[in-house]
Amino acid sequence: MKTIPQWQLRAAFARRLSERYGREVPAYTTLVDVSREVNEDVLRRTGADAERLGSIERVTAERHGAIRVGTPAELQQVARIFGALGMVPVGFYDLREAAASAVPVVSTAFRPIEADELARNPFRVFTSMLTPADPRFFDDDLRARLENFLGRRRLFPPELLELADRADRDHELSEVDAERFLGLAVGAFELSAEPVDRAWYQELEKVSSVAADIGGVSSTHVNHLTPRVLDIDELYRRMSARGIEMIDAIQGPPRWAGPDVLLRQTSFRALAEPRRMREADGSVTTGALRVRFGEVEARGIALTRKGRERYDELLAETDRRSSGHDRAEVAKTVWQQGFPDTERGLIEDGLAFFTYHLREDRPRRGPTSLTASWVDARPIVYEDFLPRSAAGIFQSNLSGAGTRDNTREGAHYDVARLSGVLERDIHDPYELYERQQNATVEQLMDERT
Ligand code: OOG
Ligand code: NI
Repeated sequence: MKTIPQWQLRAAFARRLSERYGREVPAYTTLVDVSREVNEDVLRRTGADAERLGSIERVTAERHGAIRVGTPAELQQVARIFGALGMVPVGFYDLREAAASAVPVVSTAFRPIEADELARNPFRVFTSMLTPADPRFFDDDLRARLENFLGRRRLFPPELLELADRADRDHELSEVDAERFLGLAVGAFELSAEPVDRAWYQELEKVSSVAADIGGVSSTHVNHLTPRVLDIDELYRRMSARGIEMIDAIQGPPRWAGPDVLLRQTSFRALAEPRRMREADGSVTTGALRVRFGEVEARGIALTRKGRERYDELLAETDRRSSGHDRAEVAKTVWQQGFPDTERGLIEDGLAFFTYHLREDRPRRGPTSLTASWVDARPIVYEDFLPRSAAGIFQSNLSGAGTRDNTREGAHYDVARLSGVLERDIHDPYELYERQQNATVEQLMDERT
């Protein structure tokens, strides 16, 4: 009997979601087309350099998505579904603190963690869970009604979860089960046709449009899918030229002459989509909600903790110097002064992760160092997210800032609590990169002795 391994389930899931999203959000199709064009141009212009951070096949198929759920039980089910696809939780993001607007969620990202799995298909999903227990956003009465509403809904059919557990356990599914699993899984993340209770939605929206998007409806949905592009500035220009209004900035490090690090992202607001609404008198009408958007990203080299601290300092320095000036220009200057402009500089200062390999032409004996000419250093791609950029993306797509009462103490969430909810370890991204790097360093040292 033919079976489908996990990585093929993951690739098929990403492809089907993408096809579905493109049919429903036409600007997304434009984004994917323009990304492909830009990537082909970069490949033509720069040859092998274009593939330094991943093969063109990987980059072309690469997507991340984002979903939001309401309760620990829902998050736990999401972990089972992504577990089936070989995706595990990595990193903890507290967007309540990162955002100026009301974004009452904590998040993790589900993704593959082994280098060969990432090379096959790196699909990742940024996943946020609502925090109704945070009194800065929800008073006792609203919290009780919200938790009651969330407790009654069912996001995922039992059959989907059973198939997910089977795939997680066996690392594969039969062809028939795979088809069934993929159909149910894609369906579970679609926008629902179920009428939205207008009064309830609006009540939550006053607090936070993210809260309304999560707790005002009876299902979850993918709120954006993000292709990867090799030149995000060029993409930004081409999208704007096609009349698609992008947010006013590219989030993350600036465009500059040095190596690309971490992640640069930008997005556009999707149009309002018609939705069925249930009115106070019980009648069903047609309204509109703007809950889906588009985003695109360029990925760079993963930074060490030290590199990340440097990045955060440069960002803060840019903020300080920016008022009244062009932020992108200021950022470029700040980076030129504060960040190595070559990969070798990054290695010497211990700021970024690489894998290290001996070249053919190495001398037979003698000590080696990671910057020796016979050592080939290959950058490790940043596979994760940035809380400040995520908050920026959230914010630029909200309908209003919402409200928060900062005189109250926030509910405490951390990685340990979220991992308890998930009943799984949440991987530390730094440890994953370091493990990958160190394995090659050890091998290199072995080969030299
Ligand atoms: C998630 C926003 C975070 C990113 O790329 O940083 C994100 C959301 O809007 O639910 O996807
Ligand atoms: Ni995103």
